[in-house]
Order: sequence, then C-alpha cells, then structure tokens
Amino acid sequence: MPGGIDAHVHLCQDLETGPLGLGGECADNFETGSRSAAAGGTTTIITFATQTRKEEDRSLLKVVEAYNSRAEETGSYVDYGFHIIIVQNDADILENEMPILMNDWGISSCKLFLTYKTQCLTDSQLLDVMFAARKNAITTMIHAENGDMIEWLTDKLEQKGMVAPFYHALSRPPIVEGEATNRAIALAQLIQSPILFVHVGSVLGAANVRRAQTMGLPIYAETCPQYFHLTWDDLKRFHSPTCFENSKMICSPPPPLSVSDHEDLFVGLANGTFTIYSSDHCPFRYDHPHGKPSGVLEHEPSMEGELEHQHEGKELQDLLRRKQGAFRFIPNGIPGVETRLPLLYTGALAKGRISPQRFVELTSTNPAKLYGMYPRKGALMPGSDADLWYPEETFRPFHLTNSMLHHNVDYTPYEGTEFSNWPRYTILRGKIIWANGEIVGKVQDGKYVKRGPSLLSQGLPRADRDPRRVASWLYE
Ligand code: DUC
Ligand code: ZN
Ligand code: ZN
Repeated sequence: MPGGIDAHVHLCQDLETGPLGLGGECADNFETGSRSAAAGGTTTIITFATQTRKEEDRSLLKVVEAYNSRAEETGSYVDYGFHIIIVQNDADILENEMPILMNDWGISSCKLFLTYKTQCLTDSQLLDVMFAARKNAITTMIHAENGDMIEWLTDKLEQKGMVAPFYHALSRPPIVEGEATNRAIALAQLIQSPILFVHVGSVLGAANVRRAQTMGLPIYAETCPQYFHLTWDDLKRFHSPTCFENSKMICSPPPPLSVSDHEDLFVGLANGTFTIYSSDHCPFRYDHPHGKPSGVLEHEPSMEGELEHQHEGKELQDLLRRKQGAFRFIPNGIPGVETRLPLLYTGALAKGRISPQRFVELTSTNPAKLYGMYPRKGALMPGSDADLWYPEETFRPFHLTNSMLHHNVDYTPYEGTEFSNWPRYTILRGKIIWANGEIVGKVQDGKYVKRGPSLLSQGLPRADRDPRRVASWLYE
C-alpha cells in the first residue's frame, strides 16, 4: 500500500500549560515521534507550528522558522510538513505573510479553533482568517467545539463536585461539536471557503458534514482511531471513575458514548463522509509532572510546600488523589501515530467494514490530495515517491503493550487491544526504514515536504461566480 500519511500529529509543540489552552509538555520530538510513525507504516507526517497571542509569536513566519529549527535539531525518520495554527486575525500578518507561507514554505493549511480561551476565534475573526486563507488557496482546518458550552458545563459539573477525569466527557456532549460544525459550515458557505473539520468524533458532527456535502459544499472531515476504539466507559476504565489514571483517555472531542456510535461512524468511513483518517497524536506522559498532571499540579489550590520538588510514581499519584485531579486542568490529547494504520486495518479492513481501496484513500491518497502532496505522495505510480508499507500476509493476532511502541509516552490507550496485523516493512522513497519489528532507517532520512494547494475542491462549480450566493461580490 502507499505509505501512510498522518496529517495530524503534534510534535515538539509548545502546548500552553494551564486550564485555558491545551497544557502540558509534548512528550515526543521529531526523532521519537517520527520513529513511532515509521514503525506503524507511516512515511509522511504533518505537524503543527503554532502562533500564540504573545507579541513575539505574532509573526507566522517567525513561528514557522522557530518550529522548523526544532525539526532540524533532531532530524526525522519520515518525511514531514507543517500546518500553521492561527489564533489572531491580524490583518497585516494575514495580508503579508500568508502568501509567503504558501509560496516559500509550501504551507497550504491552517488550523483555527472554536474553543480554548487562548486560541478561540470569534465568528468575525474566523471569517477574516478563512477569507485570507481562501485568497491564498490555503485549506482551513477547524477544531469544531463550542467553547462557551464547554465552559458553562464545566462550571456546572464543578459546582456539583463532578471533577474527576471521567466527567471530561460530560462537559463535551455531542451537541458541542454539533453546534460548532453547523456554525462553521454556515461561515464557510457565506464566503465560499472549503474547510476540513479535524478530529470529528460524534455522529451528530458527522451528520452535519454529510448534509453539507449533499448540498454540494466543499466540506471535508477528518476522524481518528479514538472515535472507533474507545468509548466513555474507557474514561472510567481504571480502578474507579475518580482515579487520575483515567486521564490517560482524555482527548477532545472525547470518545463517543457507546459502541453503537462506533457503528454509525464506521458508516461515515465507508461512504466518504470522512475524507481522511489521522491519529491526532498528542503525546503527554502520564507519570510525569509536565504531562497529564501538569495543569492539576499548577492550578488546583496549592498544598503548601508540596509542589516545590518534582513528584513521580506513587508519590505523584497520591498528591493527585488529594488534589482531586480536576479534569478542567488535564491536557487534552492521547498518543496514536504508531497504532493508527494497524487499528484501522484490524477494526475496519479485516472486518470487511471498508474496502482496501477506501483504506488507502483514507490513510494516504486523500490526505495527499487534500494537503497538496499528490501524486508525489499517496500513490503508487511512476514518478511518485516510492513510499510504501506492507502488511503481513498471514499474521497471528497479538495483544499490544506500550513497551512494543516507539514513542516517548509511558502509556498507550490501546494497552491490551488485540491487533490482527502490523506493518512488516515501511519504505520511504525506496529505502526500507522499518523491517520485521526493527527500525532500520536513520533519523536523517526524513525530508521537509513543501506542499501545494489542495486538489480536492478543484473541479467543483465556482460558487463564487454564482450570483445567487451571498458574497460573490467579495471576490470581484
Ligand atoms: N486538539 C487537537 O487537535 N489535538 C489535541 C487536543 C485538541 O484540542
Ligand atoms: Zn483540535
Ligand atoms: Zn490535534
């Protein structure tokens, strides 16, 4: 099969500690994250350079330069590109820097947030950035959760003392994604901008996407393994619902309520509602003061003297238990770059839920087309990069343990899960980088990929020339 393209991976990213942003320290850098990708059949990753609201991070170009030097510091086992996260509607920057991002860096996608106080844009700010992105043929990726709903529900849960990790899911019921997807579709429709929803995790979100697609709108959606292999029950898997260990499963949006949601989402994988299947690898260590516990240690009422030294193991857990481990402060995100392809193989392809062709579209061809890398990537054709992975022909199923993985995280949410296949070989531009359970590539093998505009919306009717549309005059 064509090498896996994981278009949603967080490495070496400054994730702001605290209740307002994602929080915590990214456990993987380009070396460990790309090693894990290679071992899971992935030959290209797209990671996130992120603007912040600090004055020194205003310039997108500076942000990208600084982020690029982190990648160059270690090198990468697989090819890589960057998305840019934009958290301000700074007219100057949008006007002057977006063309350079596209033309000089080949960054043809930006991510915008509808939640997180430090990152959320208002509707008019969203319109500003989407409009600028469209003018530069940059694809807009949207994190669609209604931040106000989450805040309101979180306050209510806290008033009732419902703060344990499990309640994270209750603070983000499906309507949170339902409202945000609907709103973003309306905004995109207003200015005729194609958008991709990242990490869609609810049946309601998927239904909104499907409805928009049926109207002929260029609306695309990404989904991720956690929405097919975890449920709310996994948020109370360990010991008791109040146990901090359940923070290992906290991601946003949360996994769906039950396995019947999985079945509905599998339909979306098969029928094309979902365009791409990415990991959203967002790695935080569990037993580490800067990982999952970071926000809790920092923000819950301090226990005098206890936070002066670094805690680990039983001592850290004991501290977290007494501080209640309120979910508001736990960084959202789980690791999964290595398990992405094997999980889709095991859960969907081997079970006949999707065809081999669809498997390749979701994991490689569509991300290549959507993010401007096709046909160099995402295809087995003369002239394409020879990126491939080979599943085993016959395979004895096994149960995964974290020690088998190659990331720098101390747990996997899929501990004990049975897998019915795993890559035997991963090949990057003709060179074997993973063979029979061993990394055989080098950390200098991966190269930066300069991307072009998305191919997916090409060929659609030019909505901006349709006089019945609201905002055709915008483009005159
Ligand atoms: N968004 C992501 O893309 N990843 C992790 C958490 C989040 O909110
Ligand atoms: Zn997100
Ligand atoms: Zn993410």
